[in-house]
Amino acid sequence: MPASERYDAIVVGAGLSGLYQLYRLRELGLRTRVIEAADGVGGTWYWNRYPGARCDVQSMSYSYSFSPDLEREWTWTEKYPTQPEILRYINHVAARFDLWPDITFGTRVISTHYDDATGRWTVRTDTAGEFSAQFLIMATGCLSAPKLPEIPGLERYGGRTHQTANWGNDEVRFDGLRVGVIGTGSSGIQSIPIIADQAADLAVFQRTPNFSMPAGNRPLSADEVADMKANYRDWRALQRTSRAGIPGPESMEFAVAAAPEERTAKFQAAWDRGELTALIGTYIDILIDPVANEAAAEFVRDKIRATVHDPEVAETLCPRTFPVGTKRMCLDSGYYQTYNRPNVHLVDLRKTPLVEFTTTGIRTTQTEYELDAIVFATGFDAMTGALTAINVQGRNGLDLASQWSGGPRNYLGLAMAGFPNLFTITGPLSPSVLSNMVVSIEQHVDFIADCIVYMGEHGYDVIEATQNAQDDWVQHVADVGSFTLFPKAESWYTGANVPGKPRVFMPYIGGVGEFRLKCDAVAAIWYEGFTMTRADQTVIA
Ligand code: NA7
Repeated sequence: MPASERYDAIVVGAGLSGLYQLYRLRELGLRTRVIEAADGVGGTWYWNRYPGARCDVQSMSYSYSFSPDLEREWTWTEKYPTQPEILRYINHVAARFDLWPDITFGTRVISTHYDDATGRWTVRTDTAGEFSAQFLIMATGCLSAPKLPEIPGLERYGGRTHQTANWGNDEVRFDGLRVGVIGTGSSGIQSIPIIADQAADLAVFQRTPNFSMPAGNRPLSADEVADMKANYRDWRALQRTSRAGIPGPESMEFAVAAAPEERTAKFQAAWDRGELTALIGTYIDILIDPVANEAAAEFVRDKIRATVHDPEVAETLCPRTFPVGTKRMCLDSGYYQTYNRPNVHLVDLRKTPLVEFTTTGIRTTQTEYELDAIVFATGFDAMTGALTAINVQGRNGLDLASQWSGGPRNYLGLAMAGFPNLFTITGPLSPSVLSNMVVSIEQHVDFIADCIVYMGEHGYDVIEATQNAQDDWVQHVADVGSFTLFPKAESWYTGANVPGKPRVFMPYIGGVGEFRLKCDAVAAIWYEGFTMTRADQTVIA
């Protein structure tokens, strides 16, 4: 293999995690290459360009903390940043830190295998040949393997199709068209009001209604921006120790012990804040006690009934099949109001399931819908999909997809027994999607970079999670999860949205702050739970 293709580290993915990992490793002097399937940086924010795409963590929190200079020079314009603004930010970061030369774009990693003899990973790509590296770091994202609805006949449908998670770069308009949107998760809830504004007629195909709260989005004032910039260090410290990487009041009160009027007042105050974690954070038992949860759920249903004029439509929009907060809450701008428009129709797929695509539209068990365009907002094979799509083979040909056939198994969401020198950033079984992703990304990237420094300082070449540490961590994640109502929901957190996927509650609910303490403790006691060896195979720990 030519020397130019040998690296110290290969990072797969140039989203927020891959870019920061590149920055840190390059700072350490490691020869690093990032391989990215897209033609640009951004990851999730590169692909999800659908109308209305917006982050629902506030902009000044959803940003890197590693560079105070970067914080000072970048100014966010709205409470919740749009996809184009986030993508501009990520491009700015790539330019600001001169990251472009170390990224290979338009190239997808197909397979990787670990060679026991050399202690190196070989990485095969579709268009750029092979790479070899000591460390392989998967920055492949939690929501990056999009899925389409599992109904037959899509190939015969002759109208336009669009997928929220793979929207393309060209501007898409729906003026004068009969449009169908399938899916009412965040992507559907964000895009439906905008598509409804353009379309002649919009049919929303809803399988499961979601709980959504008004985002209360607005421009940021100059004073707010100045204030945040002046206090960024303190804010970052709060983020790192908070439950979800989103600082805010953390209640120690129980909803079941509160008087109904007091509860309603608290729920209303949370509603008015327009923040993702506000409602579920009102009381400590909302995500634990079904009675407390139902009080919060009914508060949201009342809001839906008060907003949507047609009582039958309102009831169809009211979620009843899972506890509030156990599927990802949504933040919206005029979502429920959209159903008061004469050109918008809600199709309840629980009553009349989808049957097939026809040449001109969609057929349910009851009706055939003629559609000029269909939008798929049907979600992702979340958390594990992007990793298992790559043929990853560890020690002695150990196959990652088979290892995870009963659900993901790893240590701290970071590393796997049998897969030496392979790290995953915000992998399953870490706080990841239950947190502000940027906070969790920075914590994982820093852990990996510090670990590599430690190895270098002590002359170790190979690191691997032990089987025991992995088994204990998998059990701990399950134990903590089972204490909550999360496993009760048919959600992408549990793999229930992908037919045949094992039902495992995949994110770690222990909290960002607690998780950081655990990782810091592991590092402080010589990377407890990992084995490190020298190239001559001497076992050190
Ligand atoms: P989600 O939240 O997984 O939403 C996907 C939606 O698509 C959801 O309403 C699904 O219904 C629906 N869906 C999926 N497959 C089908 C089929 N076959 N038929 C009908 N409806 C279907 O993905 P999003 O992209 O909206 O959001 C993902 C995350 O991005 C979000 O949580 C934020 O973290 C940002 P279901 O609920 O499965 O019945």
